[in-house]
Amino acid sequence: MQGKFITIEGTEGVGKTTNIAFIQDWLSDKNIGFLSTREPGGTPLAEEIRSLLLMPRTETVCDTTELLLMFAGRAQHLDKVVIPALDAGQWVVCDRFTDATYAYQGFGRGMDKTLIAHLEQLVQKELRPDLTLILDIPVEIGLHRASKRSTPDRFEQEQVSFFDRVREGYLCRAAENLDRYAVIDASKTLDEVQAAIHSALEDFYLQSQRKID
Ligand code: T5A
Repeated sequence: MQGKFITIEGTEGVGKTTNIAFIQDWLSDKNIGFLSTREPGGTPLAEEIRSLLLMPRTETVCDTTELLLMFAGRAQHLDKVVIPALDAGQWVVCDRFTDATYAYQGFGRGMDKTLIAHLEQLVQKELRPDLTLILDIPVEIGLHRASKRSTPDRFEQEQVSFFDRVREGYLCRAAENLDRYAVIDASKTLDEVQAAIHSALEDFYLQSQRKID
């Protein structure tokens, strides 16, 4: 049986990395075999593409280059890691996926959503996440949390208005497809955020079990 594909999304510093550890514990408690990965990245080649994308540089990266690099890394990641794991029945937990492309390149950069949809179809065929958790937080709080940790990457150097558009992008996508998305208020305490994630995972798990029965 195919594994389930769970993605976790949000603007900068929303707590994706922190909460993926919580999701891993939940999967272990349920005795579900899983693989945890991230985008951009997830294979040696895709990690090299990630470095190219995140490294601050003096040369301006044109929007089309950025978009194609995202999908180039994704094609490699899907072929080598995600699809083989799902086919083997493992669940895959991925830190960001194509919703990030719609949010950052589509809403943030203003790129054509139809073009993104074409590339999505080309690279993913029918594959879409089964569940997407969107950690939602006012942009300034997320940037403040992220700033405590590391020097800003190329995206983190963007203006707040860019991330406001990205956040709006995530919320728009969630509003269009309530079945697949769970929007979590990530401005709350970690315990409260994890209680909300736990509830979304349990709902999803119950629905999956009902489909099997
Ligand atoms: N990108 C990606 C695109 O533009 N298009 C695409 O298609 C894709 C796939 C890299 C960049 O790539 C772009 C988007 C990104 O800019 P990334 O490294 O995954 O992606 O993104 P970041 O958002 O930079 O990831 P971070 O690792 O910075 O943030 P996290 O993982 O969301 O946050 P985390 O868990 O490290 O938490 C940040 C801090 O907050 C604290 C944590 O302890 C930590 O110190 N924290 C909380 N504090 C208080 N209360 C809570 N509830 C907290 N939760 C966490």
